[in-house]
Amino acid sequence: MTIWNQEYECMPRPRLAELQLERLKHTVRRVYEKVPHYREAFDKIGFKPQHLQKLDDLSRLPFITKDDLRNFYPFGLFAVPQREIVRLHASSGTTGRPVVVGYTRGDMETWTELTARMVTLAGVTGDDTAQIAFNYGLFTGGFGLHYGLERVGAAVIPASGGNTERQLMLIRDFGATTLIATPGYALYLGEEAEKQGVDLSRWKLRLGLFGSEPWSEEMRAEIEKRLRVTATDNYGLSEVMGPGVSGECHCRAGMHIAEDHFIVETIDPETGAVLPPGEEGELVFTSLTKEAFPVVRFRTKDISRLDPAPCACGRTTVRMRRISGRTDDMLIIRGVNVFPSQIESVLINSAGIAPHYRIDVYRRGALDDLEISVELASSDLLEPYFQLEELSAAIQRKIYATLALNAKIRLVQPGSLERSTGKSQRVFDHRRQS
Ligand code: DLL
Repeated sequence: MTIWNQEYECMPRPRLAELQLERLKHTVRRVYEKVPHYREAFDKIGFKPQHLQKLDDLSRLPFITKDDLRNFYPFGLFAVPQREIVRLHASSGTTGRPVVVGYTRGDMETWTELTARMVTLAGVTGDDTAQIAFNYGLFTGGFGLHYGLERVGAAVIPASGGNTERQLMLIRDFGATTLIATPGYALYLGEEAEKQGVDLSRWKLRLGLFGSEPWSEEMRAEIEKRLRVTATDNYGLSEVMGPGVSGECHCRAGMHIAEDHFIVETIDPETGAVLPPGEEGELVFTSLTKEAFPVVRFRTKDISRLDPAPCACGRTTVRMRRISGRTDDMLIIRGVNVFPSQIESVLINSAGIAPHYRIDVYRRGALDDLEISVELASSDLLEPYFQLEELSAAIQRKIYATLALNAKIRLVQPGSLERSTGKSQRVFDHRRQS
């Protein structure tokens, strides 16, 4: 398997640590000089850039949160003058102001290098034809992957999101070998292909690069079966760069983080204390080479674990495990901590139902009610009634065994839950509105 940048991706760890320290010193000095917010925050704790002498000193610095970033809408945290910006994107916030991120020409070069690494990790080569079904727009998915794929020499089909029928036509007629999408949309494409009686053995599709939203191992198996691809996970976020921050190699044992460009820490989300590698916590990123929009200790709210063990692929970079949830995704239902991913795992493992669901939480009187709507795999299952009862009771038992919670299960008609061509919203917590 090819490694895009052997020198950096396989760098001996001691040398990588030296490089990180050198780049971190430079970043800390730059943000202190160029971005008033960081200067004020560092001054408040009496920290001067020259105090940063070793990598561990990073943990003395304050965090920056998504709310902080929003407060500087649109350009308040940029570290370069406007004339040096060549691209703007914005994070996908459903509420409030988005976070606007800028890129210099140098940043674009770094981003392209890192998405080229990421697609190579997943097995894409110059011989592939890659269909990008991410939106092209302020969202970083479409454009981010586009340049990296071109850099490795793949033929890019910039299909953008939506228009499912046309997506299927392009995969077939243009002979796409690689599909780039959210896992939710990939699954939907698989379903539609089946509905239309597409003969998948005549497709050339072999790889699927999926990211931008949480998904489970079970979902991976389901997508692989339906689309007949090898599916890999990749992770990124606009505030840190976009896609290309990390991605799985063919070993599929965690996503390699581009550590020559980012330092990642895991923290206890309650106390902010840095956790030892291997412990699950919130990911915190510090950029090491970004020019327009550097971030120092950005709290992602994403929960994962770091695995520093060497990988069989030969890369030396630390791997992050699949995101198990977000700190703001965690539901507390009758005192029990519930991550939607736990519910997804139960549902996908249950026979007779399709991997489409929504979770609603209500407060009725003093009690929380968990309601899970899930689609039946086929409308034949709507009859007879006692079978339906049995199916929902079986799911209810499994949910209880996993979460120790009684959930109300609603089995709904195939195709009746809303599909998303981008990020899916599956959790609706109605308690927050009251
Ligand atoms: O989603 C960047 C991206 C585009 C990544 C395409 C991968 C592929 P944002 O819109 O800013 O950026 O959303 C970032 O999405 O904090 C995570 O909560 C979530 N996320 C991204 N990748 C994954 C993943 C892009 N592989 C937010 N697994 C992040 C789980 C993911 N969650």
